[in-house]
Amino acid sequence: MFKLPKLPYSYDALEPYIDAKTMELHLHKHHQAYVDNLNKALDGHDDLQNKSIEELLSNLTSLPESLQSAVRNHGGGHYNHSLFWEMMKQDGTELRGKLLDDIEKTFGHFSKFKEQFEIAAKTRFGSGWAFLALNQQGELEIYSTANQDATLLQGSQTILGLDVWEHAYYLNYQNRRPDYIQAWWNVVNWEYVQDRYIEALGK
Ligand code: MN3
Repeated sequence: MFKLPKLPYSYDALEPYIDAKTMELHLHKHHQAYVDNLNKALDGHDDLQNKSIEELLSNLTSLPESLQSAVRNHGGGHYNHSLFWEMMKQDGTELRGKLLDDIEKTFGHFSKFKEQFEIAAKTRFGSGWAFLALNQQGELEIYSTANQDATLLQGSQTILGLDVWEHAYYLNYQNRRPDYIQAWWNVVNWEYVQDRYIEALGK
């Protein structure tokens, strides 16, 4: 059975950039629903319940067809949100080290990377995510996905992810998604993101 993770900080830790009410609803209503629906879908499939969410998403097409959309949507939702909470921290942390070097190598400059990531986040029509991902060729890539589609579906690994569903920002920012994206940079936990990158490189 999959379980809702605990936030590594209090609901109000990310204020004023992300408000406490949004964090509470986002975790306990939205993320909880993905966990519940994933568990419901896997009910009776003991073999699959014992697999990690990474394994399920990485091998989606090998699952029974009747389960694939539930795992893709609810499993993706559980996976994406579990990482998202960890990728943020009160006041954020600074990016340095190999990830900064490789971002600069790939995108020219950190500001260029930010610009491209923001475009991906702003232009995702409807609901979805913007990602910095490590692809199978070992290259950093920026793209967005629809709904809860995880990077694992295309064999990539999430390094950084931003939820651009309206539920992630509507209470505070209403329709102003660009303002939410701008504000979010202030709470990115780059130390965690850099650790993920090093781990992903080793896989
Ligand atoms: Mn969300």
